[in-house]
Amino acid sequence: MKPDLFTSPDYFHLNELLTEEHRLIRDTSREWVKKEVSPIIEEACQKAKFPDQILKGLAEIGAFGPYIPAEYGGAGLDQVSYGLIMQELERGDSGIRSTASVQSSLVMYPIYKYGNEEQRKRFLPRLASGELIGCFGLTEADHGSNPGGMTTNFKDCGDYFLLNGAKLWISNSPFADIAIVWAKNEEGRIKGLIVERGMDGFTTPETHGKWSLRASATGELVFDNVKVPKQNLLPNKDGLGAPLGCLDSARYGIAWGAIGAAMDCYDTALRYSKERHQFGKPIGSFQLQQKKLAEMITEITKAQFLTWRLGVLKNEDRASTAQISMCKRNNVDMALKIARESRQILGGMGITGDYPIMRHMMNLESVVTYEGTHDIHLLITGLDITGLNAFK
Ligand code: TGC
Ligand code: FAD
Repeated sequence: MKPDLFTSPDYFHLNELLTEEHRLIRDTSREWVKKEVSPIIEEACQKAKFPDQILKGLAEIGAFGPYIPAEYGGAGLDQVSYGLIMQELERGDSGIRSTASVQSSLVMYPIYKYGNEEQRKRFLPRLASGELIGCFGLTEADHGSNPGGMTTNFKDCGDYFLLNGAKLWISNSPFADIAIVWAKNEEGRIKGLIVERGMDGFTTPETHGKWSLRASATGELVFDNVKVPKQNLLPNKDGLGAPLGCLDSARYGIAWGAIGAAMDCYDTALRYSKERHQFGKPIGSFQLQQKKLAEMITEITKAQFLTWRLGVLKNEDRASTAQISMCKRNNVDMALKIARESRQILGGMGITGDYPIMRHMMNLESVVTYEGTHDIHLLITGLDITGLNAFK
């Protein structure tokens, strides 16, 4: 891949609305991505191999549990800071952001929110430092958009819970040390369990052949009569609302992340349009190319403000599930469209690994599907504004 010359677009001076701490955090993450991610990411994707050498650095920049309090090893930052870190990571690659958002919002968050003090102390500091890596098992082969239909289940056997079932499409599962697993008890109530690698009957086969998120490892979680110690049950919340609460936090991070991918595509295409000559002129001088670029910066700018505002609401604990859905859906769709248009501006070069655009485009095909598909988020907005539930 060519050297990383990324310059962040900021057409309406959003920078001025950030605090000094926000800017410092963003710039630190950006520099880290330039130094540690950009030089290795293309090869990792080509080889479909998760670059595990970056885990330590991710922990060092505070990407594991940015908003988890410092007493549990987190960085104790606000939600805008969390978002900015996700933006910069996804500017590098959606798979890198995935690893960080799963660890923070889908593993550390439920332990922090729904776990007891013993569980928080036992797991959170080691997750924050990257000593432990986690994954989140909600989706099943027959229950993706409708996780409430899950069949993975556990029985109370006195000294332990006996867990059976399987989860599919689980980010980080092939190497995760622990899994937050959502399963039904004998009354059919959904509960969260912390399942640890090494427990008898627990396996994590890798899913191969992905054309998207190739630098992120994806796999299954299979439970064949796994004896889970009772102290590994998350006691403080149950029902589908428990995993959905985690998704609110992760979807929020994705909303920021998608802006990062869009900015990288736009920045690459803008630079290329000024350097590449056809018909004796830079292609950026043609009106058709300018239209594409002008529309891209307009959409990025709108997304930046929507998302920053969402961050402010989240800091005040006022961001609703429906607002987060709208923002995730809008931004991922925006980023996908920008990736496709940018790819065209680069002509044939756009399909090569010399530039990041095709990789972002393929990654975003997963991002538009996971954490609630494009359609599901539209229906969440529909329910919110009409009061009529399309899912029931
Ligand atoms: P519904 O009846 O609406 O709700 C069930 C219960 O949950 C409550 N609730 C929430 N609670 C907290 N936070 C939220 N955001 C909540 N949304 C709903 C709700 O009040 C109710 O509570 P109660 O007490 O009445 O039981 O549920 P439904 O079955 O109709 O489903 C609604 C729907 C379709 C919106 C939901 O199931 C959904 O969001 N589906 C999409 C599934 C999804 O997003 N899966 C993501 C899997 S994880 C993943 O993709 C990780 S990728 C990570 C990476 O690599 O970056
Ligand atoms: P389906 O639910 O079968 O949907 C198929 C199509 O039907 C979609 O277009 C959908 O929008 C549409 N559809 C479904 N229901 C409706 C409806 N009511 N109205 C209109 N249209 C509808 N899950 C985890 O639990 N943990 C993870 O870490 C994780 N990581 C992932 C990583 C990757 C790379 C991918 C691709 C997925 C991951 N997922 C994870 C799973 C992801 O959340 C699901 O793929 C997603 O929720 C959609 O489920 P599905 O694939 O079963 O599609």
